[in-house]
Amino acid sequence: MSHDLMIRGGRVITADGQFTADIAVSAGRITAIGHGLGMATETIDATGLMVTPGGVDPHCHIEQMSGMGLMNADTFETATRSAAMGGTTSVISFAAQGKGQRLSEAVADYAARATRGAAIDHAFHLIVADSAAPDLEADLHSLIAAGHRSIKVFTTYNIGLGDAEILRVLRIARTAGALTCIHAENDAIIAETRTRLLAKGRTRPIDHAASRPRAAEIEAVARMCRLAELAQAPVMIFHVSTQEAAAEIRAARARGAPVWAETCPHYLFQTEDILDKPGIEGAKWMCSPPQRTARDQAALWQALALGDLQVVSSDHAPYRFDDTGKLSAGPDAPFPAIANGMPGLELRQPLMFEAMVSRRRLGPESFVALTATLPARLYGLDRKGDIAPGMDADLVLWDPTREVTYGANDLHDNVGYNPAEGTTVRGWPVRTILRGRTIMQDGTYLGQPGTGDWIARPRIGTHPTAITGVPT
Ligand code: DUC
Ligand code: ZN
Ligand code: ZN
Ligand code: ZN
Repeated sequence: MSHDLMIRGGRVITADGQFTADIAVSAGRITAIGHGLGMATETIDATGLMVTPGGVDPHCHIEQMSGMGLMNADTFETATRSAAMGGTTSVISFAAQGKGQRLSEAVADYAARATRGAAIDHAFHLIVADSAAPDLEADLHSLIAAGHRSIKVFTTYNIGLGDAEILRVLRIARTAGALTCIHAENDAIIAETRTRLLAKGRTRPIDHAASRPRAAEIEAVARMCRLAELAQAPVMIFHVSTQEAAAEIRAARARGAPVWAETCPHYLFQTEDILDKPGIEGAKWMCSPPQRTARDQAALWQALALGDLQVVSSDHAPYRFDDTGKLSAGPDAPFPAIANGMPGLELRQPLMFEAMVSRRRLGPESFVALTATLPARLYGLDRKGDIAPGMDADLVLWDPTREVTYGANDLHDNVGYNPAEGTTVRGWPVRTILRGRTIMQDGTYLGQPGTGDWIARPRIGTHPTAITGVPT
């Protein structure tokens, strides 16, 4: 039998184990794994390389308006190009409802732009920002049934919902079969703290960290776990940054609450002092929740090891360091006027590979589990995140010996700065394959806008590892 593509002799890494084998691909899917699989139209020699599933980044902001009304720096075209360059082949971004807007309208708008621009496969979380908008419940039911299996709500920002509104969303999600993602920080704690800091003239980027006390996250995470438990509705707690919030999630899961959670590379690799640079430079790393302490980093790694947290996402939220982005309120803007977030789509996989594979923290199988397999399983991307017959041939070839030091402006997004500038990683993605097609090779981008598919999700969380956590 002749295949379209044969990837020969690579070290294949999955969440369950690793082995050296050939991978046969036809019509965009993996058809066989083994040896002596026959001929193929195209052959890739992967000797000496590692082969992982394409990264699945389930939390990135693309072509989306910020809470302050500022547009992201990235379009679907530039964000997905950047993702492909860093070894990511699927993203879940957001379809954000405006105040008073029908959710179905918001989804149609985002879907049209993604269809035109995306070069990798994609899905959307449905942001419920206005629970009084027309036909919200009917729209949620029909959108979820059509394959949009995740919702996003906030407990803070100007689009935050109250507990009763969140409970209502959770009950709809449970009935309809969707996972609800939550940005959980206590809005009142943040507002009161911010007011006090500003009154004392503390307006610099480093003061942003103090303005979002760890108690704000801990309290809101604990409360959201209780709401999920009460409604028996599955939730995904986004971007966990503190030891205590991770402990709340562990305790909730031990009670049987349907709670899952993620963290992000900036919480694993950065601490709050990164915001303390001369002038307004620290704005480049401003995000919410803020980076914390070395003790939190250790606790987050332990939570990943224990399966208390199941996903590492980028929370890619791109703003340029100029008057279109971070400095839109001027070069001396106080921290509340600076957009939150930093680029991460292209960095997530190399940074996590360096830590987990090259430096052996939790190891290669857990790297694949946290960045591809578990996000795919939890969010219902049934043909993504694994290397097995029948799966989409979304594959990344890694040179485990290649060392790269990041420069100031070497990412392929539209942001213009690299928050990991100066960081050296060992292990580098040398080829990214989407459904059997090479979209990045040796640093050359070969993708095409409009060739990424929307991923319909018939269900969420069906894989057993999605329930038990990271395979050990
Ligand atoms: N925090 C968010 O809540 N969203 C986007 C970026 C950020 O830092
Ligand atoms: Zn072989
Ligand atoms: Zn958030
Ligand atoms: Zn986010």
